[in-house]
Amino acid sequence: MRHARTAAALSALLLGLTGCADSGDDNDAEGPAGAPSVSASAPAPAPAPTEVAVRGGSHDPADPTIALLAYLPASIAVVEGATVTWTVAGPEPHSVTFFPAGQKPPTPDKASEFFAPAPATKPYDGSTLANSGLGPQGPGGPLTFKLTFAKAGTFTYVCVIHPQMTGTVAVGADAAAEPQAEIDARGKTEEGQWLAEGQAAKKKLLETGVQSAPGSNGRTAWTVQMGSTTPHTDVLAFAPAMVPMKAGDTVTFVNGSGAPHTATFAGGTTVPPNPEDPKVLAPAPGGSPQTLKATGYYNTGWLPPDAPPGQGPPLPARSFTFQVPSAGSYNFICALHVPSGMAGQLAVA
Ligand SMILES: [Cu+2]
Repeated sequence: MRHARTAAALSALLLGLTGCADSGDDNDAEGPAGAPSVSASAPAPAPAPTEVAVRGGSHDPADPTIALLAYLPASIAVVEGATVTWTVAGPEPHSVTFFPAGQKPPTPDKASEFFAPAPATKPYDGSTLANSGLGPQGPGGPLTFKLTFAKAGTFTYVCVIHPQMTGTVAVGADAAAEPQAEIDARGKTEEGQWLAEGQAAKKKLLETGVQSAPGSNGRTAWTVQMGSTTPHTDVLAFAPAMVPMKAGDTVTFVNGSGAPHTATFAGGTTVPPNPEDPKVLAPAPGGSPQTLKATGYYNTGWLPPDAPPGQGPPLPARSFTFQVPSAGSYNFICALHVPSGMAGQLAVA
């Protein structure tokens, strides 16, 4: 179809006819190659756009803990020479990263070398790295990234920290290219689907409810789940968010999701805002288990994801236990997902 359209468009050009640019509407009437059905009275189709915009990720507007891991829309088609602008509004950061042909994206735990931007120095032809870097990080407005496509082909890109988040740009000399309004409409449709997927995942996570089991010495052992992940979303929430403990009980944080998380108790100190800070990465004051006090900095460190699902590190490597000897309210956050509202409390009576 695209070759036929190219031939038709070329013929139209050669014949000096107007209307050689395709509208992008696949249903328009068209003659066989070499015989375009252009008449003097037909209105000239709109030229294929040379500037289009795509969104990178979004959040449920009613619930920032539901993050969409998708470009909206995931696939677009543009004409050669077109410029695409991606906007990542946050708060969950993403990247728009084109790896050169043959180079595999890193696993998320090795992605930090791609957190800095590496913009293209010339129109993109698939032979080099073109990378937005990771953003937005902290308050600083959205991340934007522009790339101009010089060569026909289909180019795939990824978010370096969310491997399931991929997109494609199909570049053609003809114009399967859609107008921005159609790109936006498809983005909205996909966003609606993934929001429903995320909302269902959050409901399921919360339905886990409050989990407890008899512990040693008549104490109770509580469990807190850290988020959950679906093919297009991350739920960035603790379940339960409030743990109704008694002094002497234990609580174990378990990461069964596809993203790394921490449970971090600031205890009157300051939690570094940079998730890559060694104070966030490492357990403090040491490995599991720990005895939690009301003051002082306690941190599980990055608990790794169960990724790919069911094939992550063994459960003990994704878990961390605190014993809590004294009554009080102990607030905790995930130091990676504070902007998305990932927080909870141990209410110890
Ligand atoms: Cu988190």
